[in-house]
Amino acid sequence: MTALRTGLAALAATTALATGALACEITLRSSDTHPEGYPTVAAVEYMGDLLEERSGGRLCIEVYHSAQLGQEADTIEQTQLGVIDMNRVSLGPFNNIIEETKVFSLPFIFRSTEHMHAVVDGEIGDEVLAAFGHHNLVGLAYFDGGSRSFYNSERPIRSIEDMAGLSFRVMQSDVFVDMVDALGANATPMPFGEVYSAIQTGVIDGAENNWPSYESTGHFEVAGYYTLNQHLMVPEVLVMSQASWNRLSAEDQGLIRQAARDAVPHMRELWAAREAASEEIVRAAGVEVIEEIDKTPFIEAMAPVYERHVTSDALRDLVARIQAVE
Ligand code: BDP
Repeated sequence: MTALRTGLAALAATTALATGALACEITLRSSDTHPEGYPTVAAVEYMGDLLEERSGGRLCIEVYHSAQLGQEADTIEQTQLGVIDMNRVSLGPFNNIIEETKVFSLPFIFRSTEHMHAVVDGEIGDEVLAAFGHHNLVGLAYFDGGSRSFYNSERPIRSIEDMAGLSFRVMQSDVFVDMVDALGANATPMPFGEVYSAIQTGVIDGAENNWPSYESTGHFEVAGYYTLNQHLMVPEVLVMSQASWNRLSAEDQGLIRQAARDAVPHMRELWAAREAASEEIVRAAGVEVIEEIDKTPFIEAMAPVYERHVTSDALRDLVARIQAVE
C-alpha cells in the first residue's frame, strides 16, 4: 500500500515536471448536476483552464459533475456553509432564498435569448448577482439555460386546456409551483435526479425543461410528448461560497471574477451547439414535438403568478426595468 502510494506520488511528480506545471496551491471544488460534456460543466472546466494559465498553475478548479456532491438545493446549502467552494446552478432553486432571483424566473419575462442576454449582461444582471452577497455567496456569472417547455407521458399538449389534471415536476421554487397551478395542472417540486424514475413509475406525468436537459437525462424516453410553449427562460448562475472567497487574496479574487466572465461567450457557443444537437437526437428518437401552440393563453394565465411573487416596490421596479430593456 505504502509502496503503491509512493509510486503514485512519484508518477504524479514526474507528470507535473514533464508538463512544466506547478502543483495547484488552491483547488476549488465546483458542483454541477449535469454530466461531463454538458455545456455548463464544460464552461466551468474552460474557466479552470483560464485560471490555471493566468495564475501560473496556482489556482485550479475541479468540477464534480453528475450531482456527485448532491442535488442542487442541498449543494446550495453546502456552498453557503463553505463545504463546497463553487456551484453552477439554475437560478430557480435560489428563488425561495434570494428574492431578487425571482424576477429572472418569472414565466415569459424574457422576450428572446437576445433580450435575456441584454438584461443579464447589463446593470440589472449585476444587481441580481450582488444580491447573492447577502446570503453567504458571491455571484460570478450567468450562463445560458435555453427556454423550458412542458413534456409528459400521457398526451400531446396543444392548448392550455390539455394541461388539466396532469402532474408536472418543477424545480424547488414556489414561483414554479404557482405557475403550474395557474395552468390548471398539478405541480410536484422534486430534485432533478429523481424525475426520470418518477415519470417511469407514474408518480408524475411529466416535467419541463430545455432541449439539452430533456435529452441528457433521458426523460424523452419516458415522456415522449414535448410541447414548445417556452414558458421559462431561467438563466444559470455560477456562484462561490463567501467563506472560500474570503480565504483568497484580492488578486486571486480578481483572477476568478475575470475568468468566470471570460467563460461566458464560450459557454454561449457551447450552448447553441448542444441545443441543436439535443433537438436532433430527441426528434430522431421519435418524440412527438408539438410546435404549433398559441402562447397567448399561457401568458395571460400568468397574471396571478406575477401578483403573488412581485410583491415589493423593489421587485416591481426590477420587472419594469427588465421589460423596458430593448
Ligand atoms: C436544468 C438546469 C439545472 C437544473 C435542472 C432542473 O441546467 O441546473 O437542475 O434544469 O430542472 O436545465 O432541476
